[in-house]
Amino acid sequence: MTSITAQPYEYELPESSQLALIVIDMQRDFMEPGGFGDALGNDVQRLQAIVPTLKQLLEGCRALGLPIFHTVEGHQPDLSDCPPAKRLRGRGSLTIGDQGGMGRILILGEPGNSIIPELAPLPGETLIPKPGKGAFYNTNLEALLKAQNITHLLITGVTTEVCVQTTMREANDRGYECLMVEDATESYFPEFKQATLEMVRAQGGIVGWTATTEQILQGLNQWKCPQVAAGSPS
Ligand code: C5J
Repeated sequence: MTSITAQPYEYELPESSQLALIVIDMQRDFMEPGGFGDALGNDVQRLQAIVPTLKQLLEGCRALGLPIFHTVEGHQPDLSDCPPAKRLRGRGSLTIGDQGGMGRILILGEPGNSIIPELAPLPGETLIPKPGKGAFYNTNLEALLKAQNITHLLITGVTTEVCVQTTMREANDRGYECLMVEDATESYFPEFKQATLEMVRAQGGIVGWTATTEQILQGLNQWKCPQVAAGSPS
């Protein structure tokens, strides 16, 4: 059994099922001026700090041929999948569907909705558009994970206490073994990130584990990866 050094204790890698990387909402809407994060009054520059580490993890997972799922938070142009309560909340200078500096805010297909170029999905990786904060709500993510016998998830992206934590809790309730990557997730609020990491791994790992990218890559390098052994596509 190979494991990753993690908190609150070792994260055991699967022997016969699959591990996947989930990258949550690394889209311009949250990362760049003129998008949703900016309209809500946040310092979007803060989120840039994780881009190099997340890229390193992404490349490590690609090299092992692990399944990779990217999400974007976004809505249909007619907002039919956006509850009025979500649209009206926040009361920033602009809201969902308004014209912003990168097209309409949080609308699928608009320039602001695309993933930042450094982390853009490669062919063969899955893009999941999601209307909610959690990646399981009104998406086909769970069906895709089941179809590939995936039981273990590395969870990354932005923002830690909103879409990343919501997704991890949804996944935990569905029985997935979830590890949140400490230096591959970020928040506009450092104290919220810290609190999220602590609450995830509290009470014996009530929601899952946390570890750094270095710890994960070390563990993965020693792992007899079933995906690769089975000759799965990279
Ligand atoms: C937010 C997200 N913060 N991706 N979305 O509204 O965390």
